[in-house]
Amino acid sequence: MIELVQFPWSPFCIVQRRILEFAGVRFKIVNIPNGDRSLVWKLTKQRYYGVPVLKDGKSVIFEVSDDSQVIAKYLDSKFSLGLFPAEWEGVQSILWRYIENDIEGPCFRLTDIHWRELMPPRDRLLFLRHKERKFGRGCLDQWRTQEAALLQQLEQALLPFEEMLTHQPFLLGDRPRFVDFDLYGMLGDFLYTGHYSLPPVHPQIQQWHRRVATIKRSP
Ligand SMILES: N[C@@H](CCC(=O)N[C@@H](CS)C(=O)NCC(=O)O)C(=O)O
Repeated sequence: MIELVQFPWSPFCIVQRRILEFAGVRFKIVNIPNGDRSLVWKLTKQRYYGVPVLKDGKSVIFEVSDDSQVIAKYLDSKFSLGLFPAEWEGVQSILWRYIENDIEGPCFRLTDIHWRELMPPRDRLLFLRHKERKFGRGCLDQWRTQEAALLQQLEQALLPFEEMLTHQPFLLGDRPRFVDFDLYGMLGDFLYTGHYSLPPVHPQIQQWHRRVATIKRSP
């Protein structure tokens, strides 16, 4: 059975989880602590420490760069999901870079603000150190003071998607493509703590979100 190694609020893990649910296949979730990547390290033969990682029998699948979509493309081809059609090739690459930068940026910060709720005390030291080494000392406190501005930044960054969804049910037409799951994953991280909801100024995105949350591929 396919195993998804993850932690539950990771935006990139939510993308793959929803794709697996959409595919309608049986899979097992293996949650690891944010601060302990030893399982990932072992599975990938010491080549990767990030999540998600997918284990499918003897194959272990993981990303090879910030902009690769190795896992999604593997699932797409294994289950014929139609997420990467040739006619949308370049357009999807441009969109997922925007989604994984401009949308993910405010989303993960707004979730990280609530870091003490997200993990048990034993994981907090490593998390704080990891964040401060990457984003500077006091970054989590600083993001908390910037909460309103981050929410506004997210609202503005979502506007192009609201426009795209005005005349069609999914971002690129009448069926979901990879970028729908990608955006869903980033927003899944933002919604995870329960402190926020989708901006009411974007009603099309709210309806789209309900669609992507439940859709199963047609048999
Ligand atoms: N582009 C990668 C990004 C994955 C990523 O950034 N994962 C984060 C968790 S959300 C991670 O594990 N980063 C490495 C770390 O925390 O040390 C993907 O799509 O999987």
